[in-house]
Amino acid sequence: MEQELDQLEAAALEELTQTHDLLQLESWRVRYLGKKSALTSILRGLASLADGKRKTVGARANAIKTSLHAELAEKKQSLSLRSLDESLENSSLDVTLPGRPLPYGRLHPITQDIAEICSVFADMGFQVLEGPEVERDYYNFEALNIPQNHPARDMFATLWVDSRDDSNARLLRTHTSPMQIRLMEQQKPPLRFVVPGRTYRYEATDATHDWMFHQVEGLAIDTDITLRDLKETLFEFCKNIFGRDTQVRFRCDYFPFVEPGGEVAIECVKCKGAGCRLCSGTGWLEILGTGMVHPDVLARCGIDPTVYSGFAFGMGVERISILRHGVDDIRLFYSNDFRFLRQF
Ligand code: FA5
Repeated sequence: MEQELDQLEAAALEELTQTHDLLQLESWRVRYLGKKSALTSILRGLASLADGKRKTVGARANAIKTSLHAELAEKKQSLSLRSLDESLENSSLDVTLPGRPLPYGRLHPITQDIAEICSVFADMGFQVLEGPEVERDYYNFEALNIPQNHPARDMFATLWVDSRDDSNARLLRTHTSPMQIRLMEQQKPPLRFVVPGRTYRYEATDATHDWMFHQVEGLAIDTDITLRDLKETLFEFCKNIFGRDTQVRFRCDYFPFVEPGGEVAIECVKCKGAGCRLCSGTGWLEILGTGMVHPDVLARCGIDPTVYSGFAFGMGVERISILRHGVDDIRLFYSNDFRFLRQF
């Protein structure tokens, strides 16, 4: 039987040198190490052998089994490597080349700034909400104390959807202030909202004016709200967005829907107040209009002006972005120039 084992091992090793691919190797394994192989039946039959024989045959058979398994593993590795080399040589696809990088997107700088502006107000307890870009004359003008033929309509050069003579006419909203009315109509005070969104004006463009731009409207209505709350809220906002050392200017201004009205300007980032093209030589850039909500507007929305008061503001997002990032022309934001946009 030991002779039979020697022959078996020699045959197996000889045949192994003749296997040239993984398929042949698998049939070699089945033949010499599989359940029905001669070696397995010898190992299974050990129990029927005489004591002395069982020991020597068993040791020899197990040694052959171990060595054939080692040979099998070694051969398998070398055949696998060879088959990889062959497939690399034969195919035109070089799997070792690095993949093509996928261009990854980013948020538009104005979208990023709107998110930041809203988060500053959210931290002060304001809720964020959006409204329609196509508005009715009533919400954009009438309800804000700007009736037909009121000279204040000239402040907002309008892109009309319907004929402007119709009091129910639709238009592209010229500011986000119509959302003040919609909010006060729908909800009872206390109210604290900011409303970001696109606005449109039929205007010639220059470095600080575009025909489409974004505003963030703010509205706070409660008992005992004063001009001081308005100023503190807006100054705190400016310090958060532009830094604690920024010079902020508050001046009186006129808007029919507030009384008193004001505007907030920031020292020009480009010339530091000396005067340049960006700030039209004034040293300041106006970023928002504001004021205490007019009692007539409150009353029109069903809010008693003897009980409640509040403030509102509307800021130009692009103006804020210009100042924050040192951009010297508003039109760059919408020129689709990747060299510009990739910097944010
Ligand atoms: C308004 O639009 C008022 N609705 C603001 C307001 C709200 C006042 C609530 C009182 C109470 P104004 O037209 O000034 O106001 O515009 C507000 C801001 O929008 C400006 O300060 C400026 O930052 C920005 N803005 C105005 N016109 C343009 C434009 N053509 N391009 C870019 N930004 C503009």
